[in-house]
Amino acid sequence: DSSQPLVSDQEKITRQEGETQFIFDKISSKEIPSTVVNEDDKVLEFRDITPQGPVRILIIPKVRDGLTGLSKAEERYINIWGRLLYTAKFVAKQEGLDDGFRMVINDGPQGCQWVYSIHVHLIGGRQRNWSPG
Ligand code: D5M
Repeated sequence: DSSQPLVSDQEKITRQEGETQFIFDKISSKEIPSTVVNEDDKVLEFRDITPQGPVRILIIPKVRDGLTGLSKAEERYINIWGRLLYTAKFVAKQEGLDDGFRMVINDGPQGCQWVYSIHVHLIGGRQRNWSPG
């Protein structure tokens, strides 16, 4: 019956998320190579592959607990999210971003989220404009 959808909307969402969800797991386990900027037992910082701007760094927690994005945040994950932002301070210092930087969290299709695994972007190295449009 051609009127029956092949997959449910929920399955579509899961598949969409599933396609990219494990990239950062593999980066964390070094199965996929990345340019690591810094790491400790809680976080890993590595350079974004998209060549846009002088400093593009991704910060991910080592324990991701299946967290796909900010819209899925729960109070028990506050420490994980807070750790990502706090880490940015040290990465920015290490990268010489003394005149400032920007943090970005993309969420969902309208937020242009591509990798459905908890992460924040640290962007810097040149003057930015506001608003981002
Ligand atoms: O963006 C996720 C970001 O992750 C996007 O800027 C590309 C980057 N990315 C994807 N795969 C890799 C690998 N393998 N190395 C480094 N960077 C990567 P968002 O829109 O926040 O989901």
